[in-house]
Amino acid sequence: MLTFDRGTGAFDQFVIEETTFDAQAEGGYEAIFCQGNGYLGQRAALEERYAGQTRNLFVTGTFDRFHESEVTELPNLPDLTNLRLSVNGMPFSMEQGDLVSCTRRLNLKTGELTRYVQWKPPQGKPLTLCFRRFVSMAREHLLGFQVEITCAGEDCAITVESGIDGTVTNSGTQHLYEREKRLFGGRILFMEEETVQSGIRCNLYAAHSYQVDGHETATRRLPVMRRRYLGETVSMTVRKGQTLRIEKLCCVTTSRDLLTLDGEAALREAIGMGYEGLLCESAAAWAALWAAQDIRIDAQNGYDQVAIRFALYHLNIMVKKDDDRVGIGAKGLSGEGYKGHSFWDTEIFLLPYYTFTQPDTAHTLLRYRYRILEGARRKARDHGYRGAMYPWESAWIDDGEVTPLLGGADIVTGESTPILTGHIEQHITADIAYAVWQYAQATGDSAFMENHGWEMLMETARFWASRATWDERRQAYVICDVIGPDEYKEHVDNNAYTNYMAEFNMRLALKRLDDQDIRHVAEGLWLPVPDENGIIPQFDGYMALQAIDLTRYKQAESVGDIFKDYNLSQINHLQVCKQSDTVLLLLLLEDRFSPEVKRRNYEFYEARTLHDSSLSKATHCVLAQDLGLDDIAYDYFHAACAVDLPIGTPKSPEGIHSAAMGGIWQCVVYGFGNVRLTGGKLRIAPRLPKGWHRLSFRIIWQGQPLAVDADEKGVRVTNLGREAVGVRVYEQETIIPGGQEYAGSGMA
Ligand code: IFM
Repeated sequence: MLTFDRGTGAFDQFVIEETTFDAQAEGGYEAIFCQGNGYLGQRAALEERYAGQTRNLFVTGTFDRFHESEVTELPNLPDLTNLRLSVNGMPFSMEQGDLVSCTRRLNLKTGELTRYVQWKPPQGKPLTLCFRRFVSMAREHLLGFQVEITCAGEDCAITVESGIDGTVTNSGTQHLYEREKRLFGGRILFMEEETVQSGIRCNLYAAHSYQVDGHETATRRLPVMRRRYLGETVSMTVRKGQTLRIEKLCCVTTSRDLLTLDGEAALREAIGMGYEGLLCESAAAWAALWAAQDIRIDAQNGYDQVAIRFALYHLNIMVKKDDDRVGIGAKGLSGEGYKGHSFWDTEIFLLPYYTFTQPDTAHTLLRYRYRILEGARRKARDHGYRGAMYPWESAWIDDGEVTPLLGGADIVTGESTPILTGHIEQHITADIAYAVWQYAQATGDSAFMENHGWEMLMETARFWASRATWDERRQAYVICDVIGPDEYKEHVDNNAYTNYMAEFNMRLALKRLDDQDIRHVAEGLWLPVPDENGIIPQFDGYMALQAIDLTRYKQAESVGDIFKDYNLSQINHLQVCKQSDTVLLLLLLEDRFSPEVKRRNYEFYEARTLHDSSLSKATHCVLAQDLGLDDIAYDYFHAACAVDLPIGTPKSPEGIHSAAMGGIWQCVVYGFGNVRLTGGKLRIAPRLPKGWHRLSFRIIWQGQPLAVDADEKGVRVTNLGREAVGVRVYEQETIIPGGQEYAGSGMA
């Protein structure tokens, strides 16, 4: 059961808490309690073993392809979290003996995860255990673990076994083989492994210390060396009332790192600082992040404040901010889902956050797309097109398209369902162009455009110009045989989202160069228009598809329930959308559609959308808010938050949903804050949900940080930079000089 700090003052609404233990539900907690720093991602598997655990440690970019029949994926590195305790011969397990209490807390402010356990072994007196861990935000290669055991009622014979466990796989696929393991100076455990295909060396170091009541013990450490495992074991007696503290400090490096680090020396330095010193340093790095990034929501509902901070926390641990060789995985670094691959999630759902709050990170992410441009050109050529056709799923910079070819079982044929997204879900090419433009508009970074951006816009536009075909009957260019954002529809023609975004992409390129081919297609491209009822058909023939009652599927506990009744080819004939498609278009190109068209289409598609993808709910929140459907918008905000932070038990063991985290930010800043970039200008026009008294956040516009502080009556926008910036606040266009504030009222 998840609970949230309600602002008692004790944690200042930075804490999420698990208050009951259920081994079966641990997967979901492991994902949401994941810790990291963009380089490392450490899933929150408990120290002791339980069935159903997934012990994941990832280092960004270490992609490996196990076999030709598989696609490249992010390998699970040797486990460092393991630490087995036994008390008077009885292994510590919360499934044995008496579990008096167990509380696990992730403090979003410091990045520390703690677990307090009161446990009574089957025979013997109660003990208390306190587990702590963090992944350093200050030293990206470093992780720290600490356990304190207090023997309250009697003397205890305690045995500890802990080490580096290389017996890990990615759901059975073993990406690493062992090269070396050894002990340095009788203290530092070292294991080197190598990925089977990409040949990346991964070095893991771990060192333990043992103290009783603050004094180092002279306990004898016995090394334990087995196949793909290196650890140590110690045994000692802890007297009644004493506390044994075990610290395990670890360091991870790989041959793919941007900078080479001597892991052993780094760990020795860390040992000198100890867990507490390192945590302090890391918490200071987090504090700097929060000072610049925090969003404050003063509301009746404490959940909203925690939810946005939860999203900000994950948005800051999923990305390696200075490495343009890696993107953001659809699950960040929190689980094996989607194999660490990057999708359009980054450009459409995550980049708005980075562009408006950390332009340098956005720059890195867009340079990653620039670095895979050559692969995108190759993909276009292989498919018989010109320009650059971006992979639907990307991994390492030269991996090219990495979408798997087969998916889950087809309930009708009994075979694996072919995955066609890598071939025909092509809108990602326009999504990347859209993000490039948005970044350039928001930052004014002309150097990026000169060195990378224009080339990306031209190449992607060339792709669309060659991709479209002439339709004699319509006397227009058409884009046939695609999958739009709604992946429940395959082989469709003139998907409105794809066509409008492709046209937008081509028009962007034309701003730079008047290429006749591109102009011709851009001007002649078929753009589905609203029918007599004001509905833009999602694609040719959509309106003729059968509409069915979706109530059951909309109410289902899990996503994809419709597949229990229909296979994909059957769903292809139904008016049912997996996720927002046309609705998203109305938001991304908001200037192009009237409020009436937006309203009609929102209502029409809302009824037909199952939100079977985590990406969808935030979009519906923001558009509903734009349409003045405030209560619906607020409900969708909660639904978007609940994807990973439900009131109840988290349900996504395969990892958090990165895009949903960006979506939460969009609900708050784009939706309730009504911050938008339209026609190259910034608009700020907040309208707060009913129970909110105040909303404060920061954005960066044209290099100038702006503090936005909204309440029920209006907004104050303070330019914290030096240069004046132009902003539209509600209906008022204004220039705010550096260091000045502008107050606007939303009241009519
Ligand atoms: O990119 C998304 C897609 O839109 C829906 N399925 C999951 C992918 C990764 O998040």
